Amino acid sequence: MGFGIALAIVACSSGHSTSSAPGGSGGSASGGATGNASGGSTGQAGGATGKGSGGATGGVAGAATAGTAGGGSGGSPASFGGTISAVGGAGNSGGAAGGAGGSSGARGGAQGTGGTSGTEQYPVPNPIPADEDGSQLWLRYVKIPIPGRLAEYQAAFTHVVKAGSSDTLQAAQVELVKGLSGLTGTTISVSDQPTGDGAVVLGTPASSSLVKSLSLPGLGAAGTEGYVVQSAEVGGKKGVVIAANTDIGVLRGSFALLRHLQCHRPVEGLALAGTPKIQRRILDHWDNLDGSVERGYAGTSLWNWSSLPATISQRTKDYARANASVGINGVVLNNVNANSQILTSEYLDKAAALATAFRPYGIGVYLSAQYGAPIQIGGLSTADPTSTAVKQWWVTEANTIYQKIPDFGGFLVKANSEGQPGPADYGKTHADGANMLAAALAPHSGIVLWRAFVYKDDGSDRIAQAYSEFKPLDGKFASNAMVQVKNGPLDFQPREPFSPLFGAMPSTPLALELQLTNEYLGEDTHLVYLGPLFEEVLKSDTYAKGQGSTVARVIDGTVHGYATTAIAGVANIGSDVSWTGSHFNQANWYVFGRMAWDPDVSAADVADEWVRQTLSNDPAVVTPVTTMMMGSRQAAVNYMTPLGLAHIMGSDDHYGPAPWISNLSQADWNPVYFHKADATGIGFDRTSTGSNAVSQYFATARDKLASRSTIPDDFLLFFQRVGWDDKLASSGRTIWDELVYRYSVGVDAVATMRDSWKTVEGRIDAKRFKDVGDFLQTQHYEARWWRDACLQYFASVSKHTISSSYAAPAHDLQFYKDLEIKCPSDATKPRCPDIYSGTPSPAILK
Ligand code: GCV
Repeated sequence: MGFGIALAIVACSSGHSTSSAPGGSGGSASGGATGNASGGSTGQAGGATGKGSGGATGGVAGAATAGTAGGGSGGSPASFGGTISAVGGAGNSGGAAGGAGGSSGARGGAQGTGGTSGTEQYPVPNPIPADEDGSQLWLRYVKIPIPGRLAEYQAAFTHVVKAGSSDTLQAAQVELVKGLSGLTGTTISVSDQPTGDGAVVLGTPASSSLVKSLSLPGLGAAGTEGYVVQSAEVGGKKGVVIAANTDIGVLRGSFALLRHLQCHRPVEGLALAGTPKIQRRILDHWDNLDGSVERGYAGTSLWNWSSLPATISQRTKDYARANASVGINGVVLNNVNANSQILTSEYLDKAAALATAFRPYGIGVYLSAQYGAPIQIGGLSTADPTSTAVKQWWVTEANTIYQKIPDFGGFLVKANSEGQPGPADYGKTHADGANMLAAALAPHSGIVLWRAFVYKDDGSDRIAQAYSEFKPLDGKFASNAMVQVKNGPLDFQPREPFSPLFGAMPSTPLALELQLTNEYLGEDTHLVYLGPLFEEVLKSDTYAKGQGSTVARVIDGTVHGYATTAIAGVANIGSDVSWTGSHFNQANWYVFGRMAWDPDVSAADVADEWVRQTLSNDPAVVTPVTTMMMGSRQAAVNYMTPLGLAHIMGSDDHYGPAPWISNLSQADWNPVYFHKADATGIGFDRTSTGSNAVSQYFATARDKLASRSTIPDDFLLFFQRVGWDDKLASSGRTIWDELVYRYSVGVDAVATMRDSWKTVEGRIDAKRFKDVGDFLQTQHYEARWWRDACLQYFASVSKHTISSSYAAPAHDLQFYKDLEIKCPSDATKPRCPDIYSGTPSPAILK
């Protein structure tokens, strides 16, 4: 199917926030409307229709319908967030709001509006492109396969004018030579001056007299990390200038240009500009010093501690380069469940070696500090934050660190959380602990990122505890301390509401913590693109200062005027050749970087540009792949935790379904704590008749969540308890029927993803085609496992039956419960052969 010649309609965002598709176009009514009606897989199928329509026409006519329908599809989170569905014609936003139908609108939008490059046709590759192992990430620089664009680039880029001598400018120059040579299929030379048309001039006014002579007006707005890239006449020759106020800005501009070109966009009238909206954009590695990675599914740690500091691998440099290409500027090297050895001189030397390797790429090093370090490695008998000896120990430690790493970023701390020591051990507050560390770092301009992920078994609602503990501390933190808050109040679930702390701490800068490693979302294997999840969080409206006080505006400092801003992503990166354990998990690293740089960029646009750079610009690839990516998160929500269910996975590995677990000693370790299903109904009452956790939200959000008539379906069971036979206004189905429906639609969506993927065969290399196809097959089996196990369990407690119009579960409940015993416990690969072989046989998917 679809192996003919396809039209080249190019849409790829350039890095400037205005480059995203302005309003949906072309996503068809069928994509959006179908998605609206049924979500999940049906919407996804509709998406294909929407895309085809948008792509073929580049059309505008479908805009209103697509946008409305897409937004409607995402209705639940849209109305919760308050800003999403309001965006007219915004297929992008509709897509982000959830529902595969919404995503179809998104793709239509991006595709239609980006179609400025004419109608050049992409040939079917012949022979099939050589196998790739994924190690090149999105920095592949493949020769342009369409003649017109190739000729345009060959004329526009002939040589790079020698940059200044700093390591960063040299890195930019090397990247440009590599990238432009690859894209044009020619040898791009380096010269002292422009020697003819096609010069690429890069630098700051300080490092380059040519840049200085241009007096570019846009540089004023570029700040310390931003850039301006534009066509210009340099030294009397036609060329392109990459200018910034700092060397790192020049590197970012170089990557922005290469991204633009890898998306096959035109050079004529080139005008890219970008500056980050969030200052600190950090990857948090949960890497242990023994090489293991907590919740890591991509092999072992990237850091080879035993060969450091003597040896810095090429992979370490490539890692820094990849981060720089998406704007990440900080790395926490070690797990928040921290080993205090990292603070010893021996390990600090190793960390310093990594910092040296990262520095040219504008990446600062941070460390997770073990709160108990003064006792564990300092020989003290206490870690009390008010003890003079303890304070002095940290001052000495900070001084030592800065001697070795002058631009050290600071400490990340997990304290009094999941067994970690902390100031509460001494009757002191989180602010007391954070401020002690902040005082030690302040003379060096370092910061403390103090995590708010705290909960204990005290009988109160787990999701309310972080707010209860931290909100009263607002204003009590030192100016160089931030509180780092996970996106939701629970723990990186497939879907949960935003944490009520956002907006609630006007005097304490909050950093947002997202998770790139798919701990609760199928680990390395399931294809779940996190862009829509991140977008949903960022666009959620806290209403802290009225409408528009979104999480994005809180963390970028707009709402409360924070002087320091930060966002963190728990890394999904390891020693695996593909970096992330699967080809598609690379997209989650990528989208984190792009959204950290600009929290307003759309998930759909980022998916589009990632696919173009990583797989192909051929619309016959871009269309189906972006459609499946945009629908993938909602698919996982449907087959794992629909309607606001949460944390019903296996209690240790968080992988497969285990809604029945009820025997663990701490109440909230048990899935039954979260769903509360019994014969009368299901859901956690967090309204005033229950735990009243909703009261932690600002009035507009709170009222919406507390009322049955306004709560979005997607959060229903998270906040409310309902009877099995209560009807959902949106669908007319009972809760029971809706659960059966959504679980089934989730499985169907994965089937549709597999079908979509099959259509790209021959258009990308055979290796990655097979790798992804194999994982999708596993995902399909496991989606069915999730559905069948959960429905069997909920049927048993509700005494309801699954209508014969749906597939009957392959096994009885006991079979699924027994898998826990039958399948070996392996935290990094908790697969269960019984799901794929023997009984049930592969036939369960037919
Ligand atoms: C690093 C969850 C994870 C833990 C993780 C913790 C945290 O509980 O399962 O592995 O520990 O979150 O974020 O601190």
